Amino acid sequence: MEKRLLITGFDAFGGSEENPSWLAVSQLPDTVGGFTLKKCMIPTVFGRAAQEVLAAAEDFQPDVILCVGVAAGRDAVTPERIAVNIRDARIPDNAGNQPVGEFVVADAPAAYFSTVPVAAMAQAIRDAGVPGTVSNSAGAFVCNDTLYLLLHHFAGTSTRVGFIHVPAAPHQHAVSLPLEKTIQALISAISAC
Ligand code: PCA
Repeated sequence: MEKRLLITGFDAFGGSEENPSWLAVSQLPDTVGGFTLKKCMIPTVFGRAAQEVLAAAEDFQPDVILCVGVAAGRDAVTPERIAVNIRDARIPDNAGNQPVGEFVVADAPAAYFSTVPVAAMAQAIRDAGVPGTVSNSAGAFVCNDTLYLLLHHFAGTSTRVGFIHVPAAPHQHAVSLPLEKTIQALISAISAC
């Protein structure tokens, strides 16, 4: 049976003009590793990003949801193992929100584990010749928020949810990865899902 994978990238934030997560996601083929892909750009805004993913998922009914964001300063493509129930922003999001030390969801678990095979994904990325490691922290900004809200929503269901942080693009940061390598890493990671 056809498998469906919803993959998202974020819009630019924090003064950058573009976000390599969406640049890479938007250039993926329409089918990868047996999955039909639906690609969406989502806003770097607490709460709203996850809402837009949920709206797209309602429509597309994916088997797997994979969100992709940039983590400037990282030198590898990093599937995230865990999302924590904390919003702690160093900079405002794209709607001007800057929560500090707040819960994502009150009276909910402290953390959720991602429900995609993060170790196999990191291995697949390395097998493609791109630096790849599992990350144990997605931070406490909008990326973590989105992963937490999606894992909370789909807890106990068959819909699997994951997140991949990618390095900055070469013109953005001293530590970076060419976009073609990021795209190759995403293709490899999707194929391991
Ligand atoms: N990275 C940010 C939010 C959007 C993005 O691409 C983060 O790591 O939280």
